Amino acid sequence: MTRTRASMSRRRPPVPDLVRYLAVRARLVERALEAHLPPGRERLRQAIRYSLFAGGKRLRPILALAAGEVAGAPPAVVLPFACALEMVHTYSLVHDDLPAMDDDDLRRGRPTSHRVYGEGLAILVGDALLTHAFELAARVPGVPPALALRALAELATAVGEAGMVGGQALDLAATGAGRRVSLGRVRAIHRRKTGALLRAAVRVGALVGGARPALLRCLTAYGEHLGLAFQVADDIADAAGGAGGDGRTDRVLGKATYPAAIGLAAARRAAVRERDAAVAAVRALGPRAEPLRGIARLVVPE
Ligand code: GRG
Repeated sequence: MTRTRASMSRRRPPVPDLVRYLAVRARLVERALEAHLPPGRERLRQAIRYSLFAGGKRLRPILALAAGEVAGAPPAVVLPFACALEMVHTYSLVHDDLPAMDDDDLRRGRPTSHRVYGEGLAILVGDALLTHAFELAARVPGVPPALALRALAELATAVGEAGMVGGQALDLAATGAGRRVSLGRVRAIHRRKTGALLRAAVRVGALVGGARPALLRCLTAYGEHLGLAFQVADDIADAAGGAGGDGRTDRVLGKATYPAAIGLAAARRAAVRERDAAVAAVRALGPRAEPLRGIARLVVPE
């Protein structure tokens, strides 16, 4: 994408406690990622770091840490999975920007990986990050092996054909179709392409924390509603004029989006509905789930 996204919008400043919560956890993630992928002399390592340390919000790892805390896991236990989620996310952005996909020049306000390092190396950046992610997720000291394996399988399912990669394939097939895509189709794309990783972030944190089935159900519902709210908010930001200088909006590209399927006003209502459902799913969990509720309100502000 050619613009800075408006998700986690700046329209109304989040409450100070939440700002601090997010900053503290983002710092933990930065440090852990630095420890796993320190600077190196090889061009591949430089290219990996160029994309991994490009100023992302670290939303997925923070969600995993927050869900883990609700389940009773200290951040240190969830951190390897949290980093794995960010690596997978970064891989997906690097590959999504490639000429064969969205063919974007800018990401987070600076040139995309393939524009700086060439297409071949950008493909390898994605491959390396995906592989690093599973290496990290396979080494989780302090987590019972059965739980760690279950979380690992969850992550793989969310990232692969049943989730993100499959959603991207549906998205590619729908792009530029030149016809109105049905809401059901758009929702299916969003659930897999973007929603699956956000849902997995919450579930992996909860699983590693040893969440019982009832708690896992609440957190899963939260993750599913948040995932959809997040992508619809992104669609709305784009339709409302978030495009970069080259005018490559989702509409121009013929992307399958909520505003394209049902119009901007109905898309706004859908985003709010999904946000409220996310908040409601974890309402009964009390103060320890406040960061999760705050994140939902940040993704889709009033
Ligand atoms: C190429 C296998 C493959 C998958 C790509 C998820 C995805 C599938 C592509 C991402 C493209 C995109 C812009 C999707 C919309 C969701 C979105 C706004 C992602 C950006 O996530 P943020 O806002 O990004 O968390 P930061 O920069 O903060 O990390």
